[in-house]
Amino acid sequence: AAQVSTLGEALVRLSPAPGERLRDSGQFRVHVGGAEANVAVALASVGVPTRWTSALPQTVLGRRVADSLSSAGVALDTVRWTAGERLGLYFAEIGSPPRPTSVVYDRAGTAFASLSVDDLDWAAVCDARIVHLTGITAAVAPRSGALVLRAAREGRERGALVVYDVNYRAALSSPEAAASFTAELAAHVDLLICRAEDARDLFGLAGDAPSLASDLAKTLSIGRVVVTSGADGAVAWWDGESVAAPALPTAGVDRIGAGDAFAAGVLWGVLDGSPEEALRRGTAMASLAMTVHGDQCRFSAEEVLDVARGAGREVRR
Ligand code: KDG
Repeated sequence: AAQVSTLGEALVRLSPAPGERLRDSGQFRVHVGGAEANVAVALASVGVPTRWTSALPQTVLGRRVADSLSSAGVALDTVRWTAGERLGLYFAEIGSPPRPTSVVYDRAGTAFASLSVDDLDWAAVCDARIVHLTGITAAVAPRSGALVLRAAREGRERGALVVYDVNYRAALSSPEAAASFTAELAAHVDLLICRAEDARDLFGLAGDAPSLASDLAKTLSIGRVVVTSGADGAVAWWDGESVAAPALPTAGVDRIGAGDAFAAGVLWGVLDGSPEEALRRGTAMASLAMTVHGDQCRFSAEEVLDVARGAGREVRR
């Protein structure tokens, strides 16, 4: 059985090589992305049995996504294959300070956008110790918020721990819509993950990361809240106690997907460790994810634990 089950849309990403721009690059690199798919790949890569639920079109791109996830070991038995719809794309130009990373979505009319709650076998989808959901899914299409609410409710009823990563995307929804959806979902959430800037911009909170975490926990009545602050690391408000882990220094060639790798590390730590271990694995996985191109984080448990425990030491194999 799966330890973690997650649900969301996969996208194919097209990126110019580093140092080139979207508007004039003649060649694009191809990567498979999608926040929840990234979490699933990262978890399966460290050996955590993980299921990903979605809708994929029966096209070469749909099969490319499925092959990418199953090669990492992700279970796809609840994926719905559809005819006549498309896979979403996005274009990402990787920034280099002072030029920011820029993303253009091309995801209207996708197989996932037409997925409705009646299309899924919820007993199968929620059969796991952890059900992981994100705010991207809630904002993807008019009917997808209902998928997230249903998954959270069913997960709770079936005894799973429900995790929600706010994962705000300005191109998909307004801060107000994301905040009110989070408030609606909160009653079914056991662990919230939120970037510090989203805690400020969506929920109007102020202060340092530890106070953002405890204020979010109070505002939303959620017992466990993790707040990430990029290079400043991560903090958690965990059943009334404050926990922190520093970020690991990384040169970083591609930051896209680092937040998903962080979430995967936290979930992995929650399954078999303390909150401190969850944050340490999260920051280790986020920093490793940034060292490779693409949205996915495909490192073994040994590689992640080496980094989590001995930051930066040379490994000879
Ligand atoms: O977190 C990385 C994701 O943002 C990326 O893989 C694509 O899911 C995606 C999205 O909607 O932006």
